[in-house]
Amino acid sequence: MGIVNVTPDSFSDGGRGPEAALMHARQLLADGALILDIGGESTRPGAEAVDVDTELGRVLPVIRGLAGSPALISIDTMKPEVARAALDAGAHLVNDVSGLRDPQMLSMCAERGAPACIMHMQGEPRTMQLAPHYGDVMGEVFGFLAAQAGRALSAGVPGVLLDPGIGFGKTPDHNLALLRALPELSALPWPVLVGASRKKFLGALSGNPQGPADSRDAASLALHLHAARCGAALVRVHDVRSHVQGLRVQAALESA
Ligand code: PMM
Repeated sequence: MGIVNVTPDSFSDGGRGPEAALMHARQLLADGALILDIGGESTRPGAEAVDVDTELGRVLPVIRGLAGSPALISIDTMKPEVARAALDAGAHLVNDVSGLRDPQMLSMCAERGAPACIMHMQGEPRTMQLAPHYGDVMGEVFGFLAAQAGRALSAGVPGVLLDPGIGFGKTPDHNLALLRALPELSALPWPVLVGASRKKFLGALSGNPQGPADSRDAASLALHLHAARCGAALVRVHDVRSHVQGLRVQAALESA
């Protein structure tokens, strides 16, 4: 899954408006992305929410511009109104970082027959990194995901992906614990998505705490290869080309 952020404050691939985002999306497809994840609201720590019209003004031109391409399109939003309009414009999947906590998002996905990615987030983006706290991080995160999957499927959502939400209301230790426990999450009956691309904690882990976001691509690939080995079905990444190469080599080694 290639990341297409259409936001002025996107840390590495946005800020250039829908035209540039569309070109970026086409490049990610050429690089081998199967799904493009289009987002018009930043969910990075500390980010302020935007209104429906602003978000739609960013994502709809990109989704419409991709009509007729072979891309599967995912809309990265927490707002049912945005998700509905994106599905009308041709999106196939709803990626909700709030994990379908809004009942309207859940019922809209069911009505529209749209599959959903359910991500775990503690709190909300503006404040989630101030003081993340868990008694039992694996139990709480995996428990939430399994409960939401059950709720969504019984409401008629046709399919779900589960995502532990790396960096969303989590300390570096929480992220590592969840990543080490991925085989447990992958053992549940639903496909797993992992998105750690260019996230800040990778800077510290890789001995590069001050570098810019795009200096964390090798660290991202190492982490996502681990995720794939642990059973993740999808990884959400900025640098599609290097991930396709790395995942193909890993698959070739494993197929022996
Ligand atoms: N991370 C971001 C945004 N959307 N969606 C899912 N499902 N999983 C993630 O980990 C995730 C996401 C924030 O990262 P970005 O600013 O690089 O898009």
